[in-house]
Amino acid sequence: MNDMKTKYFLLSTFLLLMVRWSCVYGEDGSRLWLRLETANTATNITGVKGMAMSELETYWLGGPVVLKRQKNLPKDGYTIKSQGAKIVITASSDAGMLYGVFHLLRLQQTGQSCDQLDICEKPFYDLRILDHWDNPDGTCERGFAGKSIFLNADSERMKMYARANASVGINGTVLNNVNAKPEALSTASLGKTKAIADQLRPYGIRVYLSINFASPIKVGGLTTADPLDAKVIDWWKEKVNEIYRLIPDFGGFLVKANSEGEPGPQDFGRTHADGANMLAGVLKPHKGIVMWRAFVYAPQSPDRANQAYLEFMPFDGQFADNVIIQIKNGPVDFQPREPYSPLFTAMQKTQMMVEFQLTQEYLGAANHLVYLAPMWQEFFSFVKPSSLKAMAGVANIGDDINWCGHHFAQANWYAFGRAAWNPALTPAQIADEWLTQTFGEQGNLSPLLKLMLESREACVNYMMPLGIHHIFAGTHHYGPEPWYAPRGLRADWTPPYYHRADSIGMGFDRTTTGSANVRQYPEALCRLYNDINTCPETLLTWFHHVPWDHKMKSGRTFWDELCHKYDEGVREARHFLAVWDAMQPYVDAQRFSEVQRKLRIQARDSEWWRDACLLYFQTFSHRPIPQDVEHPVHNLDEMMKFRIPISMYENPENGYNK
Ligand code: GCW
Repeated sequence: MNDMKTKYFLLSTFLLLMVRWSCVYGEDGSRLWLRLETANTATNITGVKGMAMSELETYWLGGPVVLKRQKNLPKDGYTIKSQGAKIVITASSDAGMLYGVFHLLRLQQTGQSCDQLDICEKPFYDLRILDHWDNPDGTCERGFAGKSIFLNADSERMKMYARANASVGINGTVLNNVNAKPEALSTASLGKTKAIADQLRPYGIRVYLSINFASPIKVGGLTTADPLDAKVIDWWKEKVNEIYRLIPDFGGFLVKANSEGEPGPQDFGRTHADGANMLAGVLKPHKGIVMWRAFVYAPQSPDRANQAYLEFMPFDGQFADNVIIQIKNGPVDFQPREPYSPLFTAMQKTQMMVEFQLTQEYLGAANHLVYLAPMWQEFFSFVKPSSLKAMAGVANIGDDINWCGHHFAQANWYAFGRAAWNPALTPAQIADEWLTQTFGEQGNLSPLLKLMLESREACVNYMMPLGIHHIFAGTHHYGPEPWYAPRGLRADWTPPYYHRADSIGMGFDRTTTGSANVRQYPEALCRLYNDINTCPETLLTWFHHVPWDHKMKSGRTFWDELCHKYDEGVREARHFLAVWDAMQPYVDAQRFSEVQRKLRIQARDSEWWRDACLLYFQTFSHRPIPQDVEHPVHNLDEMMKFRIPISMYENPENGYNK
């Protein structure tokens, strides 16, 4: 080889190695929190136990590990014990073994000692379920991380999805949107569902489907979907048999009925209980369940927050034992802050599950860093975890290379699984685990931990402090449009319905002399919330129409406090950017710049929120913005004209860019 050729050879070998290196080790977020290097290649994998063995063989770097079965352990639970040089993982089921293995690998990855292990774990909830809002055309409703991962379910991607879920104990997934297309039950579509179920089964994950209540008409060609009609019941029986022939461990149905235009039993003069129990009856012989959503509201209701309680309380105790009522954490809709939904403490004889939303429909989509575990912890401080049967989370996953659109949004997926496994884990414990696994142990990650823990409150501050809610843009729910009220649109789809700003003050009067929503809460809370002087200020305008000059605990007037809160939110968002910038030496270049770009959007958006809200509410309060807060830098008329041309299936690329 002459010199030139040698140089060319060396250069191309070097480039090839670089390309290979960046493919394998590219820090694009695709490896999620599962970032252990492959130690060996595993072979002969079958079933869940096979997966447990394969994970060990592939990633475990320590001494011998024995997997043992023992009958009397709780379902999905496990023990991990050191016995001399060996580690023994014992479980009553294969899934328990898999979870035990992931626990051990987590210890390895977070650099904890694996000597003298004596661990005993069991999941708090049997059902730990992700709800995908994925449509057959591949769009994801309120999905901000690209298209559905199930559309062209690539086997490597599905494997990673399954591993990630299993690593945090998620054991169920609803594959399609609750606004379900009837075709979800067509024979062709069920074939695809089966293929996905087959890919997820080895990781202990069952699949579920959202169904359209009118399927007997739309798919079956019947003239009715009346749940008490014999032909309708037979159609469902046949359909369910068909599903179980394909997917013997199919989990069951999720149903959004008589809500936001979806069909339901009320269309046929029947009740939620009639509808849910009919489906429960046909699923029962197969051990399937029905998750029936309580997300209902109607335009004629004087208070949307009252409605789920009014519609569901009359049926408390009337649902079959394989029906679980799935209730959003708050009574309105996944807002940055809501009180808990009063149904949770009111229903005493009904199985319930909570639905959290991981996809940040109302919390800055995939642009804002908002760690949600503190919000769930707040919920669980009012609703006893033991009063619930299960936990569901609306998935924030798409086909973006980093899965969730924002590297830190992965933490919400991770946290959901961990919290469903053990709701007593603190947000800090979970964030700490996630950070160490995701960003490694280099450098001091504690500023990031602090940032994550503060992020939800910061978002509340710059978007909707002091109990304000639902003042989002009409179509995409990303930015502020407290003024949005097109003529003729139903009032409960417009922000003024919620904020009720006028010359006296702002807020929704839900006291006993207002919509009486407070009465849906237990006595002590009812009293607390009903009195403007005892109501927590974090929920003040949720429950009260608060006069602009109302004296707050800080000594400020309500108006001045509002200005301070918005300003505090902006300062926090800017601070997050500074914290991140200081992490540059410890984070790989790609993730560093991608997160930095998002934090810049978040900081700019926080100003947009503050300016839009303060300038708009000022047209009612007629009070000056206090001297000691930063004054708006945008003009109200320009913000009112600003539009983000996206559908409800997209992430706004740049946020506010004027
Ligand atoms: O939050 C609202 C969303 C809808 C969603 C609905 C629901 C799936 O804006 O996009 O529809 O809630 O939870 O059913």
